[in-house]
Amino acid sequence: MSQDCIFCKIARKEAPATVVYEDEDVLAFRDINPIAPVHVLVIPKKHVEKLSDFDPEAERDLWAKLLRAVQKVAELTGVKDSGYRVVINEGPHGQQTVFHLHLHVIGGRQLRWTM
Ligand code: DGP
Repeated sequence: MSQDCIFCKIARKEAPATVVYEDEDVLAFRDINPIAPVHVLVIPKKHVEKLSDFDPEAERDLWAKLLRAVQKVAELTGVKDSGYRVVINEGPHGQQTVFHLHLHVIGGRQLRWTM
């Protein structure tokens, strides 16, 4: 856990968030600045700065839990059948702004592919 990280604070319940799904290791909550009717962030509760710091083989169980949480979020928010997008922004060119690994789950409207 990082003391100053806003997503660590949300994971510790020291900062408010609208939680959609939670288990022991993973939290999913509504993005504060949604770009679609459904915009949820799925995070590991433990601090991982970015995708390139994450070892999916060493962290196989956690990676599986993160993907399971994405599926749960899609079910709970009603976008499972209509479709949705899952995004991880990485580093400066990827426009990562919060340095705690998170998966965006975006849906609830027709999405387009723009860069
Ligand atoms: P990214 O660019 O991938 O690092 O996206 C970070 C997202 O996090 C961005 O869409 C806005 C969201 N966000 C930033 N601060 C907060 C916060 O305090 N609460 C919530 N719910 N979302 C936040």
